[in-house]
Amino acid sequence: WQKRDMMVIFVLGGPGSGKGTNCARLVEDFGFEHLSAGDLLREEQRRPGSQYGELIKNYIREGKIVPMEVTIALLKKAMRRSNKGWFLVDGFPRAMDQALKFEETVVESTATLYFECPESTMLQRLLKRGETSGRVDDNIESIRKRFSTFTNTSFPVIEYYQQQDKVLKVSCEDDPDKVYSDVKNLMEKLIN
Ligand code: UP5
Ligand code: MG
Repeated sequence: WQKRDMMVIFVLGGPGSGKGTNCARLVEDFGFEHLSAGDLLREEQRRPGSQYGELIKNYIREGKIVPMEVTIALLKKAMRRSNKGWFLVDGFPRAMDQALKFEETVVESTATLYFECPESTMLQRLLKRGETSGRVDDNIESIRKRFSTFTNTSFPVIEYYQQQDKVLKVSCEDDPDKVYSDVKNLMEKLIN
């Protein structure tokens, strides 16, 4: 299955590094379709009658990666439904096998936007967000597990694309406007 005139940009980085925040602004400026794999999974988890509800909730709370068949099916469905051709795929792929499978069965990625961020910064942000987010994984136990999954399993995906010269790296540490201005500059260069 292929959609013509399609561009997929993977948006990666540790938990709380700013993927969602910056994707929202890229949507406004460039007209991308924003597909957050985590949001799609949480939506599926809440959907009455979903056969994956319990499984997704448990995986997310444990900071583990949901079996890729589930996530790729949700991404494909969302892409098919969209009337746009430019996609920000946020928080996916989180493991090498997912990257290879997606590129083999959906489309090759154009680039990966990577938010580089120290754990101390991410921890602070996630604990703060946890005061109001209602996310089952914004607590210290889950956050530690998410960090470890990111380092051990997800970071190799970024290294893989780095070897292919496909990574646009941004530091997450400045204030939101400065981070986004770096993101926007990189995106403008990529597109033009
Ligand atoms: N914030 C953002 N930028 C800031 C800045 N420059 N300065 C100060 N504060 C800043 O930001 C996080 C918080 O920081 C917010 O409060 C924001 O205001 C503030 P956000 O933009 O939400 O960061 P993001 O990187 O999107 O963080 P998120 O928590 O969403 O990242 P995760 O990667 O952990 O979450 P995701 O939803 O992608 O995945 C959750 C779980 O789903 C995974 O752990 C896994 O169990 C499962 N999953 C899969 O199994 N497979 C998938 O493919 C995807 C997810
Ligand atoms: Mg997010």
